[in-house]
Amino acid sequence: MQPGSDLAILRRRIAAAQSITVLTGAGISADSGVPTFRGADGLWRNFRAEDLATPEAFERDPRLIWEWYNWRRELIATKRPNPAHEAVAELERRCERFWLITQNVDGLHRAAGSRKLSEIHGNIWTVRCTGCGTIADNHDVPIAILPFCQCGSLLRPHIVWFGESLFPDDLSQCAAALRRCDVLLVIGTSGVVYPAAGFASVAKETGAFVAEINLDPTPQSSLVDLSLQGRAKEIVPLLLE
Ligand code: BV8
Ligand code: ZN
Repeated sequence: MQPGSDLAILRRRIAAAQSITVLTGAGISADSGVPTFRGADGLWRNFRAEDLATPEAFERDPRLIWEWYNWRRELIATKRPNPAHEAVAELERRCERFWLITQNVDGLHRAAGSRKLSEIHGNIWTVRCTGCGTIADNHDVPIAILPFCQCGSLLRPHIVWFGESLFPDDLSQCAAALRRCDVLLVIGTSGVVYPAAGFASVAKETGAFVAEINLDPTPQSSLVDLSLQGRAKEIVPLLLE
């Protein structure tokens, strides 16, 4: 590989970094067979995520929304982390000051061994009571189409829907991880959903070297320092050699 190639440049930056932050989206799980949101496989019964992942949609028809999550839980339950998830977990082990920010709710980063992470849009294996607010893990597959809490209220996915604010702890952890990193890797996200879509520019403003790994260009491509085009499961492991 020529010394000046983008891959060689990024490898050197990662090897020299004191602090690394990684931001991932659905594209890192695509290689595990989990459908992305805005790709060809992104629809369910012709609904888009933006139509279903809202408090209004749940209010209007909780059964339909639980059917959607049930379909995803049953699908995700059969999927395993891929080499890109594993490489991100390895990067955490190698770099003392490391943080992973994931928009994914599939739990595959944790399954791959990642521990220093914020699941900023929540987790599909966690439920929250709409009455008493209790948050609990729930791995029932399939989950009852209308699951209820002991207190009698309806349970909802503990997931951040459109129009809902992210969890305050996550936001402060993300702000710290973006401010202090020497390198930010942005892997497999279309960069259209805020506030995550703004994270690359936050890191850039505070002096980080920002690299994007994606099949296609995204709205952030113009502001990153380096873009590697291709499949995450092929590219991300190469960054560790
Ligand atoms: C907030 C949970 C403050 C659901 C998700 C108007 C009204 C109301 C709100 C807004 C508005 N305008 C803007 C907003 C803010 C809104 C927003 O950004 N909307 C967008 C659509 C414009 N954001 C919010 O509401 C957020 N909250 O801002 O709070 C607030 C409060 C009130 C009012 C306003 C603001 C909450 C956002 C969280 C929404 N929840 N998920 C669920 O998962 O069940 S978002 C959903 O999209 C997923 O979490 C997903 O992770 C996320 C982003 O998608 P991506 O991960 O990027 O996936 P995508 O399919 O898009 O792209 C895949 C990428 O991978 C592609 O680039 C592809 O090329 C690439 N790829 C594919 N295969 C591979 C690959 N790359 C590498 N290798 C491969 N093999
Ligand atoms: Zn309850």
